[in-house]
Amino acid sequence: MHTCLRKVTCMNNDTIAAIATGLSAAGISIIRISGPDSFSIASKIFRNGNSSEPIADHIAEWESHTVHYGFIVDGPEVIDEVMLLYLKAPRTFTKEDTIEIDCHGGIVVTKRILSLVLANGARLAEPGEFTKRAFLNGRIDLSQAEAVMELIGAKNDLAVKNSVKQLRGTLRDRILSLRKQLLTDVATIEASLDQPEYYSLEGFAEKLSESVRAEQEEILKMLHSADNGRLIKEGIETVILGKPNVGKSSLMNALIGEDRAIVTEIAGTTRDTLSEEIRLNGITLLIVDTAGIRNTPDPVEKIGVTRAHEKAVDADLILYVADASVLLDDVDREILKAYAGKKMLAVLNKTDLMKAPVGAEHLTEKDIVPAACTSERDVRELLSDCGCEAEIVSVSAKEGTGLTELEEKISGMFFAGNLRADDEAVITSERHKECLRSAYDSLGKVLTSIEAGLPEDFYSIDLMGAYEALSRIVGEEVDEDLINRIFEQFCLGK
Ligand SMILES: Nc1nc2c(ncn2[C@@H]2O[C@H](COP(=O)(O)OP(=O)(O)OP(=O)(O)O)[C@@H](O)[C@H]2O)c(=O)[nH]1
Ligand SMILES: [Mg+2]
Repeated sequence: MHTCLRKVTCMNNDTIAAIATGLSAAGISIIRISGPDSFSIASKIFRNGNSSEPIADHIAEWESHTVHYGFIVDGPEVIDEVMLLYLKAPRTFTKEDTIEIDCHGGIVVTKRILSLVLANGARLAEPGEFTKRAFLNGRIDLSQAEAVMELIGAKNDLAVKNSVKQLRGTLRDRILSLRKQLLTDVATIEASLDQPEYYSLEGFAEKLSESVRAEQEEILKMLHSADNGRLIKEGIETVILGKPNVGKSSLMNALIGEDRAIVTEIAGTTRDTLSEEIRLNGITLLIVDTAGIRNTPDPVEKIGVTRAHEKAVDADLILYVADASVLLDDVDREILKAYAGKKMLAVLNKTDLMKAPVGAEHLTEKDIVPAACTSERDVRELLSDCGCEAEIVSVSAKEGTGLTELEEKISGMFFAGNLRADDEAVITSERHKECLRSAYDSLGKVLTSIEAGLPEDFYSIDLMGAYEALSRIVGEEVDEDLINRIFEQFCLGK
C-alpha cells in the first residue's frame, strides 16, 4: 500500500515554495523551492554575481550543492541581494531539485520574493509539505517525519535529544527488527503448511510462544517509555502542596525566579491555583502553586482547597511543603496520607529561622530553636507513618538556600541517568502508542490460540495483525487521510 501511495502522489509532482524561516524582521530569511521546475523558476528571477546576464542558459551546468551570489530581479527591477543554494535531486531533503534563496530578513522583501517565485510557476506549499515529500519520496519514514515536527516544537533539551534520536531512525530500526522476527514466524508456519513433507511443525508452538512473549516484552518496554515520553514532551506537572503560610508561593517564586505569586504573612493568601513553566537541567517543569490546605468556612478559600486537591490528584510530582518554624499536625498527616501513592518530595521550608542570630553563633541549635519547630527527623517520621516514600530537602525560600539541591533532587527523580545513557528513543507520540498497543494485543491473541491448541493458520492471522500495526508506525499500511492529517500539524515552510 505504501508504494502505491507514493506513486499516486508523485505522479502530479508540482513545484512548491514557502518561506522556511519565521516571519519577523531578522538577519536573513530563507525561501525554499522544491520540485521539477525549481531551476527554471530560479533562472527567471536570479541574476548571477556582478554579471547582468540572465542565468537561464547556465543553470543546468552548475555543480550540485553549490552556493551562488547574486540578485533577485523582477524584470529590470532589482529586489534583493541574495545567496542562492543550488541542490540537485536526489541528494536533497525532499529528494527533488531544490533551490534555497537566502535573502535579507525584512518581511516585505521576503514576501515579495516568494510572490515572484509563485508568479513564475511554483505553488505555495501546504504546512509540512516539504517533509511530506521527503516521506513520500522514501527519504525518511513516518516516524522520522514526526520527529522533525517534534524537534521544531521541542520545549527542552531532553525533548530535542529524543527527537534527534528518532530522526536518526532509532525507532524505525527497532520496529523493523521486530517486524522481521514476526515475518520469520509467519514464513515458518506458511512453509510447513504448504510443504509438510519438508518442514515440520513439531515443537513449533512452544518455540513460537517463546518468541511472541519476547516480542511482547520488547513492545511493553516501548510502551513504558511512553510515560517518560509524555513528561519529556509536555513537562512534569509539579504541584506544591501544604498547609497555609508554610511558604508555598514563596517557593514557587524562588523556583521560577520572579515574584509571580502573591506572598503575605496572612494564612490563606493563595486562593486559586497558579501555573508556571520552568526548564530545569534540561527538563520542563509545570509548577503549580495551590491554596493552603485547611478546613475553612470561607467559601472562596474552600473552592481553592478543592482545586488544590484536584491538581494534586493528577500531578506527576507533589512538592509537599512543611514550615520548620511550626509543628506538624493532623492536617499534614491528612495531606500525606491522601497522596501516599504519588511521587513526592518533602520540602522543609523556613530553615533560616532555625539559624543562630548574628552574634550568637556560639549557641547550639537546641538553645536557639523556637519552642514550636519541626526538624527533618520529624518530617521523616510522619512520612513513614503515612506510608510516603519521599526524600526531604531543607530550604529557605526567603534566602534561596537549598534550592539547587531541591532542583537536582527533582530532576534526579525523573529519567534518572537511564535516559541519557540509553540509546533508544522514547515513545512520545499517541499514534505510536496506539499502534504498539494494537500489536501487543494481536500477539496476545497468538498466545491464546497456541494455548487453546488452535491450528497454525490462526497464529498467522494475528502475527500479521501485529506486523501491520507496527508497520503503521513507520508509515506503511496507512491511508492518505492519516498522512495528510499528520503533516497538516507542521508549520509552513517545513
Ligand atoms: N523566614 C522565612 N519566611 C518565609 C520563608 N518562606 C516564606 N516565608 C514567609 O512566610 C509567609 C507565608 O509565605 P507564602 O509564600 O505566602 O506562604 P503560602 O504557603 O503560599 O501561604 P498560603 O498562600 O496562605 O497558603 C510570608 O510572610 C513569607 O515571607 C522562608 O524561607 N523563611
Ligand atoms: Mg500561597
